Amino acid sequence: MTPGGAKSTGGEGALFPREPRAVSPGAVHVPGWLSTARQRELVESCRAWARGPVPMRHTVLPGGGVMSVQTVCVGWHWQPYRYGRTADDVNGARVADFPDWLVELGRAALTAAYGVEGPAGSGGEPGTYTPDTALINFYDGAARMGMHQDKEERSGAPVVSLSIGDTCLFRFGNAETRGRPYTDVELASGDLFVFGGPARFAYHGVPKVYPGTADPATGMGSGRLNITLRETGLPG
Ligand SMILES: O=C(O)CCC(=O)C(=O)O
Repeated sequence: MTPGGAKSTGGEGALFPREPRAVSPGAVHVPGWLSTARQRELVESCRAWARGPVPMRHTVLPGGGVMSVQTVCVGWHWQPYRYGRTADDVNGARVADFPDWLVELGRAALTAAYGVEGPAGSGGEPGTYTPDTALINFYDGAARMGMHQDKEERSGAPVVSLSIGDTCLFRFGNAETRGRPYTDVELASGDLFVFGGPARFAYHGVPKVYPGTADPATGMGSGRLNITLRETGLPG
């Protein structure tokens, strides 16, 4: 159920399909983009990555705080606040390779959000977009993510965000401050959100997840998975 008590209207079989919408220039929400079958495949892949070679874990922040989401990375390992090939803050292992099919998924996502051309000069053209890292976050009912910018990448190419499982409240703001103006968007299972061009370095966060809204047919009985695809801009 959504906060208003109504069943979420997104995804396959929605009574009133939600339409793609530009939240701000360069930031596009495409509801119900992933089929249930594709979500199920992604959930299976995420389960495999969560087992290793680097296990999914709560990231520890430099001040000693612990993130409430659990994370595992593919391609490059993110730790606050840099990327490396090995998970030096977890078990020292090299992260799983980034598969070609995720590059293809990223390109298809940009086409769905922007059409054949991305925001001018942003590296968001679907034909050349080459994400090389995926951050996979798992939210149980209590997990949140504070407002932050994705800025460890040395590339201005768009971030592709895929949601599976419980619906969440996603807050998408501006590039200057953590505060207003921002737009609150409900991201349901199967939704795509892309932010590139002028929106690439906007603050964003997840203040709330709505437990019990996941469709078990996706393979997620409870909780929320978020997969972000990014170009690190790092060599090799
Ligand atoms: O879970 C989400 O939708 C956002 C994830 C996010 O902001 C991040 O991984 O940097």
